[in-house]
Amino acid sequence: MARGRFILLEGCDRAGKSTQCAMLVKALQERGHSVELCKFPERTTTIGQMIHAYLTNSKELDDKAIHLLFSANRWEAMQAMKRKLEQGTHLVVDRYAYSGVAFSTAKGLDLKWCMNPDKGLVRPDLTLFLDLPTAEAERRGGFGEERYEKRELQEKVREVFLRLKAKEWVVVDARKSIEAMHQEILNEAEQKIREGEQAKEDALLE
Ligand code: ADP
Ligand code: 2DT
Ligand code: MG
Repeated sequence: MARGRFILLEGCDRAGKSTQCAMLVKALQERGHSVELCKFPERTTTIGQMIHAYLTNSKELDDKAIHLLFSANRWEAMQAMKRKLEQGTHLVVDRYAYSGVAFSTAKGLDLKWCMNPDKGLVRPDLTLFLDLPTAEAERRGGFGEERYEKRELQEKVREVFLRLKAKEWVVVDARKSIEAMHQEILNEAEQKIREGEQAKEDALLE
């Protein structure tokens, strides 16, 4: 059986990541794939509860301390994620290390310092960056109550994302309709899954 594919959706707030992750998981399941959703921060763990308290302004934390907690929240998920990929389950992931670096750097921390704690995490096979101008994001119901939902910070976050953007990232124009984005994202994901299956068939040895 081919290894599962790690499909990451990244982007600023309100770009449609959570909407598209749910639609992608459903569509891949309907096509007979084994697929699971992961999201970061994963707020259900002990570390995740501390992150949630910080994001909802009920707890204050040093910028570096919260950065490390976000990273630790990924590390604590790593073994289970690797196991699922090895078992052939595809993972659709809502935010990851790029969000970690983008938000903390936008707050003023050093980019290289921010990248260090995530080094060695399992690498996505496909990164889809949902790009939406901040003014458009604000029109989507306005920003809510959480700590980072502020226009000035969101603009800086988008700038860092665009600096981090690697050539293999697929940029999805998030101004498009939900359905148009879904078709594009599903096509990219299915292509990546086919490539993985083909590589397995072509391989001479396990
Ligand atoms: P994110 O997870 O990136 O913050 P969500 O998926 O939660 O974004 O979507 C944020 C809001 O924008 C929701 O109200 C959602 O219904 C709406 N939305 C999502 N995608 C689109 C789209 N392509 N066009 C217009 N509104 C959208
Ligand atoms: P959502 O749960 O709505 O996606 O928002 N964040 C996220 C960081 O600052 N660092 C990280 O490593 C990650 C994964 C982005 C969560 C908020 O937390 C921010 C918005
Ligand atoms: Mg979301």
